[in-house]
Amino acid sequence: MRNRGEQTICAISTPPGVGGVAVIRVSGPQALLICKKIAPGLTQKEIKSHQIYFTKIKDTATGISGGETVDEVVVSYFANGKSFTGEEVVEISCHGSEYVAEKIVDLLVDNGCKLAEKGEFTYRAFMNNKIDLVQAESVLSLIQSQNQASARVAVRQLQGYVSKQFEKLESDLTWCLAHIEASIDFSTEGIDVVDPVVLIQKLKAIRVDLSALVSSYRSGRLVKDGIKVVLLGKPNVGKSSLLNIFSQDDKAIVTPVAGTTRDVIQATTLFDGFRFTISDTAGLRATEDLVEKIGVDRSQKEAGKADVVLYVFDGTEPDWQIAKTQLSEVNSPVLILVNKTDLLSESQRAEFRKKLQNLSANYQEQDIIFTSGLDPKSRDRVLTSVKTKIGQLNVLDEAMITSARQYEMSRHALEMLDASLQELEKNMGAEFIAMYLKDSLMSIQRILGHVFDDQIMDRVFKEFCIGK
Ligand SMILES: Nc1nc2c(ncn2[C@@H]2O[C@H](COP(=O)(O)OP(=O)(O)OP(=O)(O)O)[C@@H](O)[C@H]2O)c(=O)[nH]1
Ligand SMILES: [Mg+2]
Repeated sequence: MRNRGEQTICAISTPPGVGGVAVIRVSGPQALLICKKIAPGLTQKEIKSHQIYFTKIKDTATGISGGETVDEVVVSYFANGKSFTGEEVVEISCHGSEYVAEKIVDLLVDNGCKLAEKGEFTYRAFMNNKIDLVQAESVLSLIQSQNQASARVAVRQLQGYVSKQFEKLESDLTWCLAHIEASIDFSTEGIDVVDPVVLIQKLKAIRVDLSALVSSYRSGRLVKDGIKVVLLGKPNVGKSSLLNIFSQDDKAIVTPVAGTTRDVIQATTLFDGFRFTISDTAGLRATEDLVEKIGVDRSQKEAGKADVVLYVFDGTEPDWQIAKTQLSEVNSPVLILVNKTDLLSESQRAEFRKKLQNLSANYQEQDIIFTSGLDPKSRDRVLTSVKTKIGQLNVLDEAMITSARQYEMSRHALEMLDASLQELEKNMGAEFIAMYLKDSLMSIQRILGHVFDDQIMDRVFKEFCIGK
């Protein structure tokens, strides 16, 4: 991908399969020239940037005079420097047959195009300074977004909101580093270039901004990947019934037989702009049945991966001793669902709440939800409580990191910044302070792609699909 800038590339940009239209993208110095060869009608027109043209794609290899018409298409033209990739780009919208789209790509290749590699259009946009690496990653996030919140966050990243924060860090760190390096240069002449107190203040301010970005990843991950919720509890308490209600789907088998669910069953659902992945699990109990034993093992493992565990009681016959043991083995945040409440009176509910709070002081009023596996209204109450339990997921007001790469590198930058602050506060040599700061700065520059690194490029662009 790296040395192909001189070549003109093409690919189908719409998903495989049949659709109303398919779009073929062509980018590079010869984009229009090659397209004119397969759409001779374009040669008679004056082609202007950001205009569309109706024309025919012709296959001249068939022997038919003037070539056989492959399809009637609409061609959009973007001049060099005025497109997403920064190069000359032609987009051909044809009828959405897989055969037709592939035929057009074949014709483009026969006339001099190269097939694009995964993410090569976005890579070119990056290489031509149209976007930085943070924005390139946001393109992928936006394509992959499956809910309102993740799409919103990705669009904001694409618009450069997060990049601006990293650029500010880059510029502030550069200022500090420049002054420290100057003080090293002038140290023999006894000139104080920067007051250490000012420098400490400045670095601490950078630290505040950088930590905010690092901690935004927790929310970012939940927004992008969804919130993972696991239903846990004794057999027959109504976990599978609740899964079906939460996912609004008949996913899991429900029977009055204890031990019905043997494996982890997952369903996803969108609620309030967020994506929830909900796992139903085998009821927890000591058993001699080999299959069930494996199932119980899996339940516990699944609970370990949860953002929130929903521990389900059968409200009509709670087993406090077992619940206490089972709950003590859960390390994730827990909400208690008291199920089958359609069978409970008001006073029984109040008593239940009291006993639960005696069981552990951990369970506040808002952590206990009375549900019924027979009542779809339980869904809203439980999913709202899950969101509250997770805490603030503010997708509009803050710059949010959603990429693991950006998170790892920001954390490294923060560690190095802390190391330099420690050196500074201990009044150690300026060389050490500068060394750590340089490392921190490099990490920020790598995030933005301001220093070129083969491995990073591979990591970012290998996840893209062809045609993007
Ligand atoms: N009355 C009433 N019955 C319920 C409720 N929830 C579930 N049930 C019934 O309780 C029985 C067990 O429900 P399941 O959803 O299979 O329970 P489970 O916890 O998944 O059970 P295992 O898979 O064995 O662990 C079924 O007969 C359900 O119809 C509820 O809220 N009220
Ligand atoms: Mg079940």
